[in-house]
Amino acid sequence: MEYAYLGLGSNVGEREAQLEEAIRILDNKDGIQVTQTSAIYETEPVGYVEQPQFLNQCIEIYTSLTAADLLKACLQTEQQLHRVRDIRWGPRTLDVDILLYGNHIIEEKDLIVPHPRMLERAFVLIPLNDIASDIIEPHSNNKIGRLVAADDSVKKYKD
Ligand code: GSY
Repeated sequence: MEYAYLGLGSNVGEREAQLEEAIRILDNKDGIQVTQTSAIYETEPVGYVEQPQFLNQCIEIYTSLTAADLLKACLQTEQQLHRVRDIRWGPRTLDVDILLYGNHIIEEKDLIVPHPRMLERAFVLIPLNDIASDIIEPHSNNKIGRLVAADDSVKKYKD
């Protein structure tokens, strides 16, 4: 069993309802128990900036799934929320990223954990810090609480 941390994002359609639905779907899967949820933040798009603002949230899960099976569960959840992958960095009904899987470092073709861009992304670190401030990010060997910084592009939307 491992604790893992997932980043959720949505910027198309009923954003808040889609985050709620994603958490419900994940929690109902065999081998996944959602144990903590962060506040929801409204965030400026990063990367491809000509798109609507995102709602971002992080969750902690306790899971018996391998990281590869957890990735499948995340992709399935995106598909259940009717995600269509078109523009690479573009708008999406739901994005579910594996941020941390215990303290494992995984570098496979389709799965890199810790998430390779998480340390540069305030829209990940700020919600993650709500639920994992004492958890160590294994590349930097620092606690999330030491890695996070205030950022004006990330605003509390709902506790
Ligand atoms: O990687 C997640 C998708 N994504 C996001 C996001 O979730 N939030 C914000 N603010 N910008 C983003 N750019 C991409 S791509």
